[in-house]
Amino acid sequence: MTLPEAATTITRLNVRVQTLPEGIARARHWLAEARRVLVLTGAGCSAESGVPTFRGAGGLWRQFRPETLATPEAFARDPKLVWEWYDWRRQRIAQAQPNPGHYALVELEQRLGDGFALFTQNVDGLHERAGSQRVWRLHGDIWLLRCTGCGRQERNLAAPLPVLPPRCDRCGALFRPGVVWFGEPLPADVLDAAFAAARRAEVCLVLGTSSVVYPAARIPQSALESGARVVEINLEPTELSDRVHLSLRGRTGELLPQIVQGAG
Ligand code: BJW
Ligand code: ZN
Repeated sequence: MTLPEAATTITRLNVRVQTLPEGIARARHWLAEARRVLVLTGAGCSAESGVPTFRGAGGLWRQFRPETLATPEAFARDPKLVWEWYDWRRQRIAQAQPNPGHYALVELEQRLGDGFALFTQNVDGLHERAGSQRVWRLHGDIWLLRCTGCGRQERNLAAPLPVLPPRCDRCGALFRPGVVWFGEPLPADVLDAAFAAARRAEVCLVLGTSSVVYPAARIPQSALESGARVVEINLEPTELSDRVHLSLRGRTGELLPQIVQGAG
């Protein structure tokens, strides 16, 4: 059977076009041909490691949505509450191990070298712990503490933190997590690198992200506009699913190793 070149969607029910194994074979083939691959990852990539996602099943901490906690306004209003959320997540991440999806990306990078670029919205550091090197953090690092007074940054691995909210021992002001909240700019160098990679990429993998948070969600759109083949892996359909070449329903930790394995 000849597979269509574009707009192939595999739903959980396989009501459209083709089966999951055929989709995996197609993605593997595209990856085998590609020299420049851009990867965008989201919280779903770490879900199989036991790190909670933000949205969907199991995505809520107490009754709060991320939009009400991950903001400078929430921190100004109630720093202890915001820090309790981060402290809880730091503890979960400290116990987590990279999963087969993370390791499949390491294997892909080893094959492609400088043709590989991984942009992650995750702040957990699991890609680096798996061994990925060409990693760009779009939303910061949960292990960084940044002083709201003197601006000093420190890496702090304590989980739980002994006192909430933590304070800077130099100036006494509150520390905040070294992450990017809603309404704050992403690091300009990282964003520039992402859109440059999107313009060059032959294949773009969009893994475990709901694709609702901007500007990260614009990266695969830019890759599409520049002619890349875009492959999404997600448990659920997303905002992006109807626009990509291939949208595979499943877990990254299960599908990604099959796609990367033998792709080159
Ligand atoms: C699996 C799975 C498995 C589960 N396998 N799949 C343009 C249009 C509209 C709005 C905006 C826009 N531009 C900017 C905005 C505003 C805003 C925004 O996007 N709002 C939308 C929500 C409407 N964006 C911003 O404010 C950004 N800043 C900005 O634009 O600044 C401009 C500026 C310029 C100059 C000066 C000042 C300002 C900042 C966004 C920061 C986002 N921060 C957070 C918190 C980071 C720190 C932390 O971790 O606490 O980032 S919010 C949260 O969402 C976190 C994530 O990185 C991000 C994305 O979430 P992600 O990764 O997609 O996770 P989920 O949970 O949503 O999805 C998981 C998916 O996995 C699901 O689909 C599951 O099905 C799937 N899944 N298990 C495969 N095993
Ligand atoms: Zn300070």
